Amino acid sequence: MSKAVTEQMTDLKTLETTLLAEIAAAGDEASLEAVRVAALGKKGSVSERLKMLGSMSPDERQVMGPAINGLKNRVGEALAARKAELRDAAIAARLAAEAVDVTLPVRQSPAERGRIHPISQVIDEIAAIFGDLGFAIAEGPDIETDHYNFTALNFPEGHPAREMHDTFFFPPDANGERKVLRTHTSPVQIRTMEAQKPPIRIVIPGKTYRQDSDATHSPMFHQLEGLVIDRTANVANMKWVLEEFCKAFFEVPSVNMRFRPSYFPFTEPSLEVDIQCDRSRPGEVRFGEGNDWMEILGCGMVHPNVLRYGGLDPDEYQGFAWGMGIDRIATLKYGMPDLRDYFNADIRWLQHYGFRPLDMPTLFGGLST
Ligand code: 2U9
Repeated sequence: MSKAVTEQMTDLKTLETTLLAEIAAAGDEASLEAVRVAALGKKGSVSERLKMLGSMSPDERQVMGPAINGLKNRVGEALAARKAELRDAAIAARLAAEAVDVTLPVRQSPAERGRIHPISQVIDEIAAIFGDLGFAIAEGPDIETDHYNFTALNFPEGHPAREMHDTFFFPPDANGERKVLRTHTSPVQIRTMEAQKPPIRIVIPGKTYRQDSDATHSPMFHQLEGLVIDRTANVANMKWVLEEFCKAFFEVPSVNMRFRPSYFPFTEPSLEVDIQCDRSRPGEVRFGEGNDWMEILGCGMVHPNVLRYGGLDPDEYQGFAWGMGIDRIATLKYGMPDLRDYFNADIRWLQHYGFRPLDMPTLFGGLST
């Protein structure tokens, strides 16, 4: 073998060692492709050597031809083998990264994880109870006129009760009218009387506002009021409705109620209602038993002036109405100690005191089970 051929054979050996090392070191398909182009591409190191065959003597070509082509084939095989290796590794890595453990428990859906606020729950319970007694739910605006919030409810101009309500007043508008945040849901009853002919049987759950804030008072609170108007509605009917409500709401077979005379501008006579209870166990109130009384609501026969303001003739129609604090009866039933926590939007409080969204309260399925 001539000296030139020996040198070229050595060069080929070195090139092969270098190329095989580069192929083995290529960590991904892109760097492997770069090695391929640098070796077998148009101007690649192996291709350049193949081109040199044309300028060699026949003897030289006879030795170098098979040697260079052999190199080309081995490099091509090494490239293909490394490519298959890299592809398998990439698939294995992706499978590992996207692995799903089908034995893990299913994550709860928002409908299962979410909680209903106790006030919403109590409003739903109230709707179920009064719906069953034939009442409709009525609603009205939170921002009211002085007329609907006070005048039509028999609070005369300058009457001290207007101040007693610790009303939030808006600044007077262009017409000098001073709107208020409603201090009770009673304006809705007037609006209903104006819009609807008797018989009227409605309950009004809703937000109400007074300037008051401590452990048992929040400046925004919830009231439930009710109104029945027809030609014969009377105190006996009223007592029966309220007793049915208390039994159903507190989920007890019987309740004892005590009616005391009181005063509200919109009812005459007006009564306050206590419910018999047992408070002997600390942190617990039981209804339908015990030696204690707890005030729970106010009620009365609708004042003739109020009927007139609602567009009804008091010689033809009469009615009864009542009102109670929803937040307070929710506390009595479910035992949340501080009223202010109701409206702090604390997720831990809601998770503790909240209700499951799919457990809708019904009389047949149970109110709070
Ligand atoms: C009309 C006529 C009469 C609603 C009534 C009460 C008695 C009452 C308080 C209880 C606790 C409000 O949340 S509270 O502070 N309410 O005692 N409410 S009678 O009487 C009406 C309402 C509307 C047209």
